[in-house]
Amino acid sequence: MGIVTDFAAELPNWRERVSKLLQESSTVKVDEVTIGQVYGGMRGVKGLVTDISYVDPGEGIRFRGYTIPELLEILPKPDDGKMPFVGGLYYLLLIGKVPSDVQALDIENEWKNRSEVPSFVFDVLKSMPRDAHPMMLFSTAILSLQNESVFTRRYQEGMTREQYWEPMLEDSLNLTAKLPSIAAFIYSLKYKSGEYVQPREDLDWGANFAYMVGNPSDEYKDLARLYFILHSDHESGNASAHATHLAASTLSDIYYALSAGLNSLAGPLHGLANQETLRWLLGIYQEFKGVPTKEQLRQFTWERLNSGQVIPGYGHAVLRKPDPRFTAQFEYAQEHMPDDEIFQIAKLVFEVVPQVLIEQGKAKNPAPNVDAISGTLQHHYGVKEFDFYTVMFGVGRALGVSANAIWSRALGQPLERPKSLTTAMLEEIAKKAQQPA
Ligand code: HAX
Repeated sequence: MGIVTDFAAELPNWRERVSKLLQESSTVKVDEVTIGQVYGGMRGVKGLVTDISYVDPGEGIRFRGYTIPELLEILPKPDDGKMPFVGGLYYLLLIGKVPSDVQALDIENEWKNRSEVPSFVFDVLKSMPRDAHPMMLFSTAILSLQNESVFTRRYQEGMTREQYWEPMLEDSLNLTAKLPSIAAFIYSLKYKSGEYVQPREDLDWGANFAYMVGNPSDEYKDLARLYFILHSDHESGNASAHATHLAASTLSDIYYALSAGLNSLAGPLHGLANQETLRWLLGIYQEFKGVPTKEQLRQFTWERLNSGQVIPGYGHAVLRKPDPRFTAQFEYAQEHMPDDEIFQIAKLVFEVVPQVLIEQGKAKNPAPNVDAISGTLQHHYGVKEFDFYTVMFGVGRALGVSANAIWSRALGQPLERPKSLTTAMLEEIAKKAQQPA
């Protein structure tokens, strides 16, 4: 298998770099932590490492060193589309090098060969309450696949630590291959006929999702590819990536770990913000029976803030400028659906909300994040049931977090176990700091 050979070829160099760094510099200080950070969700604490992506507060995400416009330019593309194969992005995340057409298609073929979803997964999903949230269904479906884990079997057979990454890669390919089918089945079960639509042999991973949820147009196939690429990774400290990493650091397999990560994606301060954004945009449309004026929207925004709610899709824990994942989708909408009324509202929100948040003076970043626009595009292309949107986010996010989990195994990253203190201890530390030297 090409991807295994390519991964194995990268490994010695990385192992040598990490081992040299640890041998020569393990006592060198990286950061200091304040009481504000200990009580404040560890914002800004530099305590994790990943080489797969990096988020600069001003610039936003780079995947393996590439910005989003660069990625969309250099990754191999299908004949019928303008957006790259998602398989090529996965190759880049895993190996760190831009794939050739053959290498991108190699991943797409691996996914095709592993895409069959065992029937018990459908049975588990069908047995759930009709009003179950799609994210609960998605996380449960992934967890139900756990008994397929090659890592867990090989661990019990006594494989060596050097071998850990191989079954982790195997499991990750097996799992990610099935995600478009599982997600599309949840969509069908919740909102359509409940039938399972088989993926098509002639379609790539992203396009198959578009086909299975019922919109096989070239435009929506491209949007699906773009969506999964943009949502794949956002360095290691975001809640879904960190939860996946923490769970996997105990040597639990990717099924357990991804399910844990998705459970944290399902909160409204994280991935669920995409459904909340569309709910808020549709609420504006209903309230004003169309697109409001700027002044009406300003007042409506203040009313929401004054009632103690956040404006979904705005603000970020790391970013201090508009999110380039927002910009990429905004540009797609501008090109393909400029007259869509919900897009008109999303645009107006972009003009009005940052200023209101600045006036309120609380949010450190008044700019839009990825969730401010993603649902607007899905709504336009017929995927209107907004409580499904976080599942789509999860399909994409699985790529980044699994790539990270494989590398963590390959480089022997240990069990994660930071230290906690009591409030009395922090008070004591504060008291000592206040005493004159
Ligand atoms: N609307 C209203 N208030 C906001 C706000 C927003 N969009 N963004 C931040 N604030 C408030 C915070 O609630 C906080 O208020 P309190 O002091 O009263 O607690 C204050 O401003 C300072 O917060 P911050 O330091 O700027 O932001 P945090 O790092 O604490 O939180 C969040 C970052 C993304 C959670 C926050 O901006 C937020 O709640 N945004 C809306 C929800 C959202 O869009 N989430 C998705 C983020 C991207 C993502 O992970 N996608 O999956």
